[in-house]
Amino acid sequence: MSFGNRFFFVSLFLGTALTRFCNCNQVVLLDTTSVLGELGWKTYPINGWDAITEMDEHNRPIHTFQVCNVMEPNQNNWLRSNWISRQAAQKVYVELRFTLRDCNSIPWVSGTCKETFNLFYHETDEAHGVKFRPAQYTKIDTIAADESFTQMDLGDRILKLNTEVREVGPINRKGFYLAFQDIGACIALVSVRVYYKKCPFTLRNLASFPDTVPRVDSSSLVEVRGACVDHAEERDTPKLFCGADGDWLVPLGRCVCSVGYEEIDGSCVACRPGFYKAYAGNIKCSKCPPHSFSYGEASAICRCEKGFFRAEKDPPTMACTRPPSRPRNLMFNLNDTCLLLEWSPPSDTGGRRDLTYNVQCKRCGPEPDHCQLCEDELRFLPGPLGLTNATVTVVDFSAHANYTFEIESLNGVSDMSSFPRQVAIITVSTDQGGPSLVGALKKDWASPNSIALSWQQPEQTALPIIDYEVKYYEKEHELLSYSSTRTKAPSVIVSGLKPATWYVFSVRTRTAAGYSSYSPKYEYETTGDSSNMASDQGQVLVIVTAAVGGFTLLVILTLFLLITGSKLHKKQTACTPLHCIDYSLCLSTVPFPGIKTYVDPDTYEDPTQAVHEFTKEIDPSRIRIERVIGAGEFGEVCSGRLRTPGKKEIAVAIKTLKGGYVERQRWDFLREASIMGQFDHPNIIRLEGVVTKSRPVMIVVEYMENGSLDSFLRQHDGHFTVIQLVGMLRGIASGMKYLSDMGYVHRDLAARNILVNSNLVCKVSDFGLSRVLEDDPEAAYTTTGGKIPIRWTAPEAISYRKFSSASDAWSYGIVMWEVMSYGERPYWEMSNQDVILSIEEGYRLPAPMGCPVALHQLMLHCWQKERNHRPKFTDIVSFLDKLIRNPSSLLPLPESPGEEMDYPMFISVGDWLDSIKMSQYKSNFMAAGYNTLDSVARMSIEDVRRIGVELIGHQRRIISSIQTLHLQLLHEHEKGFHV
Ligand code: ACK
Repeated sequence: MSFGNRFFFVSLFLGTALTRFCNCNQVVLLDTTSVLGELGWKTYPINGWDAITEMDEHNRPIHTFQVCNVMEPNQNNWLRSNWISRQAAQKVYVELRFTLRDCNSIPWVSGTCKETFNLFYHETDEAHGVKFRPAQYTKIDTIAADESFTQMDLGDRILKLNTEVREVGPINRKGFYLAFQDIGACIALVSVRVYYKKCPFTLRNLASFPDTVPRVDSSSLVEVRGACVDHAEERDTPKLFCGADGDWLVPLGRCVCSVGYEEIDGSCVACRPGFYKAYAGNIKCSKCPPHSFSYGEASAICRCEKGFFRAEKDPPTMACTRPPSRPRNLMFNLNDTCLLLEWSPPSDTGGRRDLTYNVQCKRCGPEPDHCQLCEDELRFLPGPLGLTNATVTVVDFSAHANYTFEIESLNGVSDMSSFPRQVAIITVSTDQGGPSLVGALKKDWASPNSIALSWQQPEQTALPIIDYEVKYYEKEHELLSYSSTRTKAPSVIVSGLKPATWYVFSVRTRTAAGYSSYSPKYEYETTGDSSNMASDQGQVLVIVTAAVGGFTLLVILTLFLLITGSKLHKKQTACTPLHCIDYSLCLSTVPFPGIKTYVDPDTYEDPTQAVHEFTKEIDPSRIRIERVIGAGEFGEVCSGRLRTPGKKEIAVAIKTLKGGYVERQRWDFLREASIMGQFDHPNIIRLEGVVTKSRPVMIVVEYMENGSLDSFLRQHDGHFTVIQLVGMLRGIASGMKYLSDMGYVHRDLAARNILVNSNLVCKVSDFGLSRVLEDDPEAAYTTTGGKIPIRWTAPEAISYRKFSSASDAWSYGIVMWEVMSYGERPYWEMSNQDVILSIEEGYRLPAPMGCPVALHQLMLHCWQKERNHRPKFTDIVSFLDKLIRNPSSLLPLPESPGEEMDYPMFISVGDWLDSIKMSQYKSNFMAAGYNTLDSVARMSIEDVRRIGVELIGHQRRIISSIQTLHLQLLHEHEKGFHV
C-alpha cells in the first residue's frame, strides 16, 4: 500500500520557502526550482519514486519527487538525476530540501517505516542515457531530517522543510549523476540544488580578478594575478588569494591610473580639457599651469601659450615661462685698475628664477661702426658669461680706450625664443687720469732659482708712485696659480723659482688713486743648474726622518695595542658568566649588573675553553643509546638513558657528530652546547653534558617525549583546550623572558625549534646564533645577505639584520599563531617575497579558527612595525597568566570594555550546530546520543570523528567550537545558570 496519494503540498508555502537570495560566490550547476519543462529524472523501479509537477502562484513548475512505501518491507527505490556537467568545479555542494514523515505518526508501520534516505553519486565523462547500475554509485551520506512532520501537522498545514548540504569531491570526470535511494521512508524531495563555490570576478586596487575556483584542499589558497583595468598600469604585481569558501583574501600590490587618467570610483577616467596628469599614480588630474592649455581629453601635459616656453628640465607642473627683459640701471665705477659694472635685475624675469647675465665687450674707434670684440683682451671677474649677480669687475683694460659693454639677461628659456635678445648698453672711457703703465720689463740675470728684473718708471704720473707689484707664474701652469711680490724700486729679484723653467712676468704701479693696468707679459727662463743638491739632500733627510719617525710611531702603537689587546683578552677569557666582574670588558650585553649574563662563546679565542667553561664532560660509559629518533645537521639524534652515580637514571636525547668532521664543524657542533650550558630554566632545554674526549663527540640533553612542537600539534589537530594551548604559550614566553633577561637573542624562534615533553611542557631549543639560521631549512637568503626564516622574522631583522629581543617578540607572535592553528604554516603557501610585501603593506595574519580575540590581539601587538612598541617577554608572561586565571576572557568574542560579556546561550545541540553552520551533522550527534550541550562539551576529536564527521575542516570547526562551548558552560555555571 502506498501513501503517495495522501501526501500533498501547500503550494503557497513552498513558493515562499523557495525564494533564495543571491549567492554570488556560488555557481549553480543544477537547480530543480528553475527548470521550466520536465526534469526527466529516472526512477527505478517505476512504482517507487513519483515525479509530481505542480504550479506555484506565479505559474512556475515545482518539481517534487515523493515516495511513501512505508508499509512494505525491503524497499529499494532509486531516483536518478540527469547527467550534471561539473564545469570548472573540483568540489561541489549538493543542497537538498525535503520533508519527511515521522514514522511514529503512521499506525502499523513499525519495522517497515524508515526516517532516512541515502544520497549517491557517480562520475562519468558523458551522459549514458537510461542505463543505471546502482553498484557503480558511491555513497555520499545518509540523510536524516531535523524536523519530521505528523498527520496532525498536516491538519494545521505546517510542513517542516529540511535543508541539508553535502560536499562532494574532488570530482575528476567531466560530470556526474546524483541518485537518491529510498529504503522505506515517507519523503518529498522538494528541490535539489547543486553548486560549486568560486571567488567571483572582482575589482581591487584598479585590477580585475577573474572568477576563480578554490582548491579542493581547504587549507591552501589559489594565488591569482590581477589584470590592470583600462588605462591603468602595474605598480606592484596585483594579487589576491582565493580561499576555500569563495572569499578573496590578502590583497597585494596594485595598479595605478596611467598618465592623462585619474581614478574615479575604481576605474581610470580621462582628464578633462584644461586639465592634465603627467605621471602615472594615485594622483588626480590637475588644472593646466599658468600660460599653458590642453584642448583634448586625457592630456599628459599642457602645451605652452605662444611666446611662452618650457625648458628641457622644467617639470610639467611648472608654469610656462618666457625670456627676461633687459637689465635696468646699468652703471660703471672706474679706477685705475678696476672697472666695476653694476645693474638692476630686469623688470620681467619671465616667470623664472634661473636668471643669469652675459657681458659682451666692444672696443670702438672714432667711428662708432668700427668696433671689434674685446672680451679676450680683458679679464672679467668672476667671468663674462653666466653671471648670477648683477655686477662684474673688469680688469686688465687699457688706460686710454673706449669700451662698450652689452649686458644681456637670460633665463632657462632664452634659447627657445626667436625674439631678438634685449641688452643694456654702456660705453666706458678708461682715459681718466689714473696711474700710468710702466715701460718694458727686462731680465737682468737668471739663476736656477731666481730671476732679476728691472723696468723703466712711467714718465709722468699725476700722483707719486707708492710701489710696484710684480705678478708671475710658471708658464706651463698659467691657469693654476700665480704669485706676486712688491717693490718700491723699479727692479726686483724674484726668487724661489724652479730651475730651467719658463716664467711669465708683468708689473703694475700703485698710486693713491689705485693700480694701473698691468704691463704686457714677458717670459723668462731660470737656468738649469744642479748646484742645489744640498737642498735636495735636505728634502731627502726630511723624508727619511719622517719615515723613521712614522715607523717608530707605528711600532709604539702596535706594541701598545698588543699589550692592551692581550690584557683585554686575558680579562675576557677569565670572564665567566658567573664571575663577570669587569662588565666593560665582557663582549656580551649586560642588561643588569648582578644578573647572570650570556657570554657569546665565539668571543673565546680557544673554543675548547668555552666548552670547558660551560659544559660538563660525561663519561660515555654512563650513556646507553637506545634508538635513532631523527637526523640533525651534524649527525644522528638518538634517544637513550644517562646514569649518574647516586641519582636516578634519566631519559636523554643524544646528538652525535658524525665522523670525518673538520675542526670548524666540531666547534660549530659544540657551540650549541656552550650556549645551552649557560642556561638553567624549566622552559629552556637542559644540557646534561657533552662527550668530547672520545668518539663520537656527543651533546646530551634532556629527553622531550613529544618531539618538536610544530609536528606535535599537526599530529594532534584540535585535541587541546584553549587553556592547554595558552599553557604551552606561557611556557615558551617564560623561557624567552629568561633568555632576553640574560641578553641572549634567539633569532630563530619558531614552533619547529620548541620541544614538548610528556607533560606538555614546552622548552626553547636550537641555539647557536647565525649557525642556527644556516641550518634551518626555513631560512632563505635575503637581499642584504645572510639566511633568514622570513615568515618568522621581524621586518627590521630581514631588512637590515637588526636582531633583538624585540625581533624575538615578533617571532613569538608567529609561534602563537602556529600554536593556535595547530601547526598551520604561517602565511600558508604564499611566497617569501609576497610575505615581505604583505607585511610591508600592513597585512597581518588573521586569527586562526576558534582563537580567542585576546590572543589574536597579543599576536598583533607582537607584530607592530615599530619594534619598541612590541611587548616585552615579561609583559607577555603576565598577560598570559591573567588569561589563564580568568578563562572566560578566552572566549572567541570581542570584549566590550566596562561591560560584562554577553555570551549566546544555545538552547539545544541543534541550535549550536546551526550557529556554526554544521547543521548537516545534527543526526550524527543525535544518533550517537549527544543530545545535551553538557555531553557535547566533553567530546574529544576522536568522538567527533567516531560519530561520522569525516572532513578535517569540519572536525576542526566543531572541536574549536566545543572548546568555546566548554568555556561558556564553565562561565554559565560560575554565574549559576544551567544549560
Ligand atoms: O620533531 P622531532 O620528533 O623532534 O624530530 C626531531 C629530531 O630529533 C631531529 O632534531 C628530535 N629531537 C631533538 N631533540 C630532542 C629531545 N631533546 N628530545 C626528544 N626529541 C628530540 C626532534
